[in-house]
Amino acid sequence: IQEEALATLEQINDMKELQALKVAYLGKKGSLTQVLRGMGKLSPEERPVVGEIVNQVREAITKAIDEKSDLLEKAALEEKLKEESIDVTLPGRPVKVGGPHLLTKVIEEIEDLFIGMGYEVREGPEVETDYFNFEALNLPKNHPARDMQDSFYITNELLLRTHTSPVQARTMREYKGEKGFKMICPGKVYRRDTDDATHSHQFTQIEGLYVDKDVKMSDLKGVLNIFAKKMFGEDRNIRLRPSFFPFTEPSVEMDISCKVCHGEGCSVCKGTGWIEILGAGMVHPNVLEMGGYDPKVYSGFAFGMGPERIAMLKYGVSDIRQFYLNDNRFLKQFHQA
Ligand code: FA5
Repeated sequence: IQEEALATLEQINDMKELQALKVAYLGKKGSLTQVLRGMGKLSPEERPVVGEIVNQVREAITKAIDEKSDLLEKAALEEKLKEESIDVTLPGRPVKVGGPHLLTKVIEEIEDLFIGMGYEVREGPEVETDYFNFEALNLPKNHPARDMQDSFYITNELLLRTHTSPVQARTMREYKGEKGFKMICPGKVYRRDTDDATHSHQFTQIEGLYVDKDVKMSDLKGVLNIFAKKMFGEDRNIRLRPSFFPFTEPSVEMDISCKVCHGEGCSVCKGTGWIEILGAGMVHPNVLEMGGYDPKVYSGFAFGMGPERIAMLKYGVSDIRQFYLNDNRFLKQFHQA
C-alpha cells in the first residue's frame, strides 16, 4: 500500500488530486482503514505486529502528503508572484488633477483684496428669518420694495435669503453698537428670477459693511474705485448711477464697461456696453439704529456685489448658466488662469 501510495503521489500535480489521494488511503473507506478493520480476524499475537506496520505506513503516507502539499503551495505562490509581477520600468499613468471652480477663484480673489484693506470675512445662514432678510434692513412687512427681490419662502417667517445683506444686521448686533468694524460676507443667495444669460435663481453675492465714526460717501467711492481698478485693470471704466435700496441712503449702483466680451455671442452687456455688478450706499440711520448703533455717532457704507457678473466680465464668460452646468470643457479652461 505504501509503495503504491508513494508512487501515485509522485505523479500528482495539484491540490485536488492530492486531496483525493488522501481520502483513497487514509479516509474512512480508504485502503489503510480497510486493513485496520480486518484486524479483528487476526490472532492476538498477530494484531500488535500488523497494527504497528499499519501505523508506520500511515505516518509515512501522511508525511509524504504533507510534504507534497507544502511543495504544491509554494509552487502556486511562485506562479502567482510571477503573474502579478510589476514592471517598474513602465511609465506611470498621469493622475488627473482638478482645480478650483472659476467662481471660487474669483470670490477668493475679492476676499484677498478686501482682507488687504482691513476687512474681516464673515458668514451667515442661507435659510434666514424674515426679520434679518427684510425688517432689520428697513423693509417692514408689506413694504412695496420687498417686491424688488422675489423670494422663496419656507414658512411665514423663514425664507432662503435673497441677498447677503442680513449679515449686515447680524454683524452689527454682534458688535453691540460699541465699536467700528469692517467686514465682507460671501455666500449663496436665492431669488425667483427667471434664468437668462445674466440672471440665475441661485447665485452668489459678497456683502461689504464698514461702520465707524465719520464714514463718508467719499470713502465708499474710494473703496469701490480701488476694488474695480484692482479687479479689472486701469483701462476699465466705472460708473456710479443713483439708485434705491431701503437700507441705504443715498444709494448707488456700479457698472463696469464691457471690454473682454464683444461681438457675436456676447450677451453680457446686452449691447449697452455696461454691466451692473453691485449695489451700494450709505447705511440708512434706521438700519444702524436697529443694529444697536447710534446714528448720531456712527455712520457706515455698505455694498453687495455679484461675483458671477464680475467673473463674466473678467474672464469673458457670456452666459451665467455656465457656472452651474458643471461642464468640464468650460471649467477646465480656467484651472490655470
Ligand atoms: C442687493 O441685493 C442689495 N442687497 C445690494 C446692496 C447691499 C445694496 C448693500 C446696498 C447696500 P441687487 O438686487 O441689485 O441688490 O443685487 C446686487 C448684485 O447681485 C447685482 O448688482 C448683481 O451683480 C447681482 N445679481 C442680482 N440678481 C442677480 C441674478 N438673478 N443673477 C445673478 N446675479 C444677480
